[in-house]
Amino acid sequence: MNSMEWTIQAGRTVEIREGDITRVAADAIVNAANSGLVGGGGVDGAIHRAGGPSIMRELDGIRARIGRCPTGGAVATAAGALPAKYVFHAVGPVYRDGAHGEPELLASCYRKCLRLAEERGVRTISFPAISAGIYGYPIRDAAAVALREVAAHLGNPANSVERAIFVLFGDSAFEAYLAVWRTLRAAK
Ligand code: AR6
Repeated sequence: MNSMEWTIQAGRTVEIREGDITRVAADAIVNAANSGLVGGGGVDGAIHRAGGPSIMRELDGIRARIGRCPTGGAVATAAGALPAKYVFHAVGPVYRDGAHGEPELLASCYRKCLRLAEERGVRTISFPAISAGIYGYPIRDAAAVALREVAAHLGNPANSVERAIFVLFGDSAFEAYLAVWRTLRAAK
């Protein structure tokens, strides 16, 4: 299995690995959800299948309270049968051309998930490539946003998150993240 790890500062690491996010243990697993919080295909389908019906029941309650979750936002539930305590359901933007606020909305998803993590004292968090599937975000552009936001968060020693794991589905998504990470490192 492909995997690569970098130390941001002492005890703070970012890992990029190929795999199925439902099989990777973490305190919090991030889901690529939709505004309706109603489940769907892609990683959302996989998370609900592996986590079981308790996650959707909890989302039913959240929906009853708040209605839809805006794009760029995220909500937290427990993780059912998944190897985690929490699932953060993040709503990424549908990609049009990159000039309709997509980078800001995607960055907002990562920041919101990291805030939910801090509020819960989460130390390890896993992310899929939010928006880079059905929502059509070009994978390298999505990776640049994701890696920048997460590395910045891990660079702050006051934060509780110690380890972020990007779990990428398939070799080409993994290679895209790796290439972007190398570019970001070289630019420093
Ligand atoms: N583990 C890790 N990554 C996965 C997995 C998995 N098990 N399954 C798919 N991916 P997508 P989006 C990758 O489409 O673009 C849903 O219907 C996938 O290859 O899951 O944000 C929701 O309900 C891709 O790289 O999410 C929304 O309606 C990445 O996860 C909509 O899709 C994201 O692809 C959200 O679309």
